[in-house]
Amino acid sequence: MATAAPLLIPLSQLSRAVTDWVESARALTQPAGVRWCEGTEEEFRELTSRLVRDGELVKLNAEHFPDCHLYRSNPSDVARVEHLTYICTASRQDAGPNNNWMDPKEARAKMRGLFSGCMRGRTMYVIPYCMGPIDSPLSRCGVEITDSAYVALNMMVMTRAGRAALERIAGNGGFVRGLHSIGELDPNRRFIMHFPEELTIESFGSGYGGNALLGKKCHALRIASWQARSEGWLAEHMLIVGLQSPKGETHYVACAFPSACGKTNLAMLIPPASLPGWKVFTVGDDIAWLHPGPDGRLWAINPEAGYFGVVPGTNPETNRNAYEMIRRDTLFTNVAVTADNQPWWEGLSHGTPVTDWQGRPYEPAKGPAAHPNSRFTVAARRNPSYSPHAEDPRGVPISALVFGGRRREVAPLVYEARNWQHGVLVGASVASETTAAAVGQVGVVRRDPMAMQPFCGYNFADYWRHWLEVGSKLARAPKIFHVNWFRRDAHGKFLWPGFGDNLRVLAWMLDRCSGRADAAASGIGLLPRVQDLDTRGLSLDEGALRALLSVDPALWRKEVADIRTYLQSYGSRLPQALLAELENTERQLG
Ligand code: OXD
Ligand code: MN
Repeated sequence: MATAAPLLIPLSQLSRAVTDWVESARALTQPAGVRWCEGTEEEFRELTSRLVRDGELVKLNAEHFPDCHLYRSNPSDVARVEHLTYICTASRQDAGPNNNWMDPKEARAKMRGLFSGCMRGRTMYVIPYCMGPIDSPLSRCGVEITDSAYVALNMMVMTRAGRAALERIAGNGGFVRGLHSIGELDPNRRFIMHFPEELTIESFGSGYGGNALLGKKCHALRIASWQARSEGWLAEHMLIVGLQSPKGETHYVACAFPSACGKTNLAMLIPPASLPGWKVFTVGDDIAWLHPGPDGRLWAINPEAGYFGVVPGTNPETNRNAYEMIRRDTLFTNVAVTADNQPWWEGLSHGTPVTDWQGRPYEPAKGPAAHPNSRFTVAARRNPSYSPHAEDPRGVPISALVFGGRRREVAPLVYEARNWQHGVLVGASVASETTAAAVGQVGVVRRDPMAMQPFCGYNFADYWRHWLEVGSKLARAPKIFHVNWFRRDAHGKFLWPGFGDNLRVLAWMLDRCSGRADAAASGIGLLPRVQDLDTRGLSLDEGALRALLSVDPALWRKEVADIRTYLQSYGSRLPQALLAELENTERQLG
């Protein structure tokens, strides 16, 4: 956020295309007033103070959590609503079996009805934003119109919002249109509609992050994945992390894991004391835009400027960087509070909650004090491990891509794909237990290809074809790996300690990328042998490590059959190369 500059052209006059669209949204929704966001610190502070005065935000303990606030959402509005999220393409096949589809005409009519007069008595906020560094050719812009000041505040943290973004739009024209209203927060009148062919998003009836901060999942993944296909790049649900080895070599790795599987923790990993000399730099924690570069490598930017992370479980042991980062200038959503007004969540070893996330006196019998999907919103530059290259307009070169899921069994701790094509199959086959980030049953295993099941804006079959095409253009393609930090023993206990120790697995991958480490071939790909992992200082018995690195052919034959059934549900659009790779795997499993 920049400092306000006097005597500038009013934002409402900078871009004719934006002004015309805002005017049509104003005529439809009939707000009491329109406010264009400049994106300055002063504006952010002023808006925050107003929301505190109006009782919409609670100011938290200023001594321990300076400039931190709490927002309590409507209890029916705490997660993404995948069943109410639609891709509205002219042809149903283009949205694919992986998406809910609605005819664009029907969707437009439905949304027109909902938006009609919905902002009466409210302020309409216009937020021009840029996803990615303002001066990067890899960035793309959008404008969100919303009647939620909470959404406006979040967008100001999560994106480069305000004048600079609008100047970029005015300079080169294109922008994604996002219209949002909280409506009456009625779960029965809640829809998140995407019109990729028109680069438009319409979201009604929810104020929750993934449904309402339209720059994030709606633009940077669903619409951007569509744009990326037509422009030859990839928009992915991936963190980006830089790892500097004790020898001083830095590699960047991009990792796709389903929601609430530890992407933020991995992006901010603290190396274990027993692996001295490693440094970790966060580029992004949730979304990566990956572009083939002129040098044949894949270059990545993080389109976001902040983190909208899951709070429970964050503590100095699991993620010291995140814990430090959220102690000031942070907007908390749906956490509990202590008697002296400090935020509290499950996983903190100190403090006692007195008020739960709904603002009621805390009673353990009524469930957790903080909502399991309670969140922090904080600027990325507050992260102690923020990479100096995160703002680089060229992005960072990617050495390895990593897919992963939350699986009690089947998937070993780590394996490497045989090549790019096999890697696309590995990504397409990701399965994971569901989490609290989306409404629905938690802990059920579902296929979540490339961790994009809720986020791919078009038919997965076409998406996998696009992945294969991007790979064929890369002279120096990243290696592709799969990890599973969540494997359990027969008693349900996690076998791998996770968190900082995940660096041991990443270090093996980087050694593979530089040709320095060995691996053993298996039916599913290449695995480290026990001696290939750096286990100095790791308190794990060899039996556990062997179990973590084991591939059970019988379980995998069943897995292959499941994957085949899943892939075949995409019919004739499915790239045959994926089935050929699957047959290859099956043959090698014996
Ligand atoms: C998120 C999600 O909020 O994936 O990042 O749900
Ligand atoms: Mn996510």
